Amino acid sequence: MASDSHTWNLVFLQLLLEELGHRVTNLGACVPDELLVSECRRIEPDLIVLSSVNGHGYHDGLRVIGALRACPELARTPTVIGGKLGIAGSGDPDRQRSLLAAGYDGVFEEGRSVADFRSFVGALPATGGRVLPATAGRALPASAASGVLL
Ligand code: B12
Repeated sequence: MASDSHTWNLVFLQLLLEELGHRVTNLGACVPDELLVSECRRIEPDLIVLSSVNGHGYHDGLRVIGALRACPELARTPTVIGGKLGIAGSGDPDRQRSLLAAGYDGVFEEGRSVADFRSFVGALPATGGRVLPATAGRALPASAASGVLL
């Protein structure tokens, strides 16, 4: 997310997804919205994972999902958000409802978030993804999906 400089949440998610057999492009912290959208259009990932823990995640998340869904090639890409999305604790059902209504396919706030996220990823169809020169290099099973994370 553009506002968020926390990094270890992103490293954690990258390692988790790689452990589950997926290729990951980790865009890192403080990613401007335009870069997020342009990289997602370039890579056309099978899953976009947004993580925020600085308390601005809800507002940042509502803003960027509109920009992603406005691109025809990303309109149906599974896209999730998680972390510490507000400043008043986790699990606010109104916040989760708003994010889902805005276009997210999953909202994973703290608590059971990692276990629920693993189940969500496990239920995604295996498409093989597009292998780009920038991310190729490691032999992976044909069923591995490619994802973008920030
Ligand atoms: C290290 C740290 C920093 C460092 C970050 C350095 C870096 N390069 O990463 C620095 C000093 C820069 C920093 C700055 C700030 N921080 Co800070 N920071 C922390 C701290 C101590 C640890 C974060 C960490 O690395 N955790 C380790 C990772 C692995 O865990 P995690 O981030 O919690 O992620 C886990 C889950 O949230 C979950 N998860 C996260 N994202 C996602 C996404 C999905 C899809 C899923 C399934 C799960 C998931 O999975 C992870 C593993 O369980 C936390 C407090 C804490 N103990 O957590 C505060 C904390 C995150 N920071 C906080 C705040 C407020 C700030 C500042 C705003 C402070 C300020 N006034 O300047 C700034 C914001 C800067 C910015 N622009 O974003 C608050 C956020 C409050 C909130 N959300 O309610 C926290 C919680 C401290 C607190 N208790 O108040 N911070």
